[in-house]
Amino acid sequence: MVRESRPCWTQKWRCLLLGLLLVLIVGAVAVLAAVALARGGRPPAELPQWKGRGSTAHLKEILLGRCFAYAGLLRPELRKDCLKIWNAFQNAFISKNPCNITEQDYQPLMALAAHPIPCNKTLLWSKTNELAHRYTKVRGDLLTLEDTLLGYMADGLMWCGSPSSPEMNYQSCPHWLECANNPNSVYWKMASRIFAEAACGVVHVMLNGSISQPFGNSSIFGSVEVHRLNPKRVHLMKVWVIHNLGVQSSDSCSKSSIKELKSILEGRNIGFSCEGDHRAVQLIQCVGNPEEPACRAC
Ligand code: N1C
Repeated sequence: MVRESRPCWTQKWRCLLLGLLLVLIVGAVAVLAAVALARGGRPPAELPQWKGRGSTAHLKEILLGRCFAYAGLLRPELRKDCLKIWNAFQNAFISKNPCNITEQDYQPLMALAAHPIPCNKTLLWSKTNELAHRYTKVRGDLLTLEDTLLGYMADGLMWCGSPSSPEMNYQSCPHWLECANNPNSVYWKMASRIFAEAACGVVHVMLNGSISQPFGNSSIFGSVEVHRLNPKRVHLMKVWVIHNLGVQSSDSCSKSSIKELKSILEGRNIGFSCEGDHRAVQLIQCVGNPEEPACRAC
C-alpha cells in the first residue's frame, strides 16, 4: 500500500507544480499583452501606409525646445507655458484619423499660443519661403508667420497620429494630395488665417516672378490669407515680385496672375501696389551670388 501511494503523491505534486507553472506563464503573457496594448505598442507594420513623410524624429523635443527658445529667450514678455502648448499640440492629432483633422482640434493650441503682431509689419509670401525668411532675418523690419510662436515652433516639421495608436506615426503621414484635412495642412491654413486676420496697416507679400503663376489662387496665400485680411484694418498690400538672379526679368507686375490678385484686393476694398525685384531683396540674393551681372551694378 505504502509503496503504491508514494508514486501517486509524487504524481500529484508534479501535476500541481505543472499547473502552477502553466498559470504563471499564462498570467505573464496576459500582463505583457496588457502593457503592450496600454502603450499602444502595435508593430509599425500595422500603421497605415501614407505617401507623405512620417512625423519628424524627436518632434516633442524639437517643438518644446523651439517653444522655450521663443517664449523664454526671444519674447519672454509673452509668458507662454510651453508644456501646456505641447499638450494642446499633441491633443489636436494624437489617436485621431489623420485625414479628418478640423480647426476645432487646433482651437485650444491656437488660443494658448496667440500673441499680438504690430501694425505695418506683416510679410506674407508664396513660393519664396527661403528668400522671404532670409529677408526678415537680415532687415528685421517685417515679420513672417515663422517669426510668431506658431510658425517658429512648427516650421519644417511633419506630424500625424493614428486612431489605432496613442503614438506619433513616424513611418508616414498623409500627403496633401491624399487628403486635405491632414494635421499639417490644417495647422498651416489655420495659423495663416489667424496671422492674416491680425494684420493691419500696410501688408507686404513676396511672390516668385520666376514661375508661371506668381499668384496662385490655390496656394495658402491665394486661398486663405488674401481673403482673410480685414479691409477695415488693412488699407494697402505692397506686392514684391522677385525673380531668380540671372533670369531675364519680365514685367511681372503686368502678368495675368498678378492682375487677378489686384482685382481680388480692389474688390475687397484694399489698395494694391506692385514692384518687380525690390532692391533690398535683390541685394540679399546677391550676397549668395555676387558674380551675377545683376549684382555687379551695385
Ligand atoms: O501655400 P503658400 O506657399 O502660398 O503659403 C504661404 C503663406 C505665407 O504667407 C505664410 O504666412 O502661408 C503661410 N505659411 C507658412 O508660414 C508656412 N511655413 C511653412 C504657409 N505654409 C507654410 N509652410 C509650409 O509651406 C507648409 O507645409 C505649406 O504647405 C507650404 C506652403 O508653401 P507655399 O506653397 O510656397
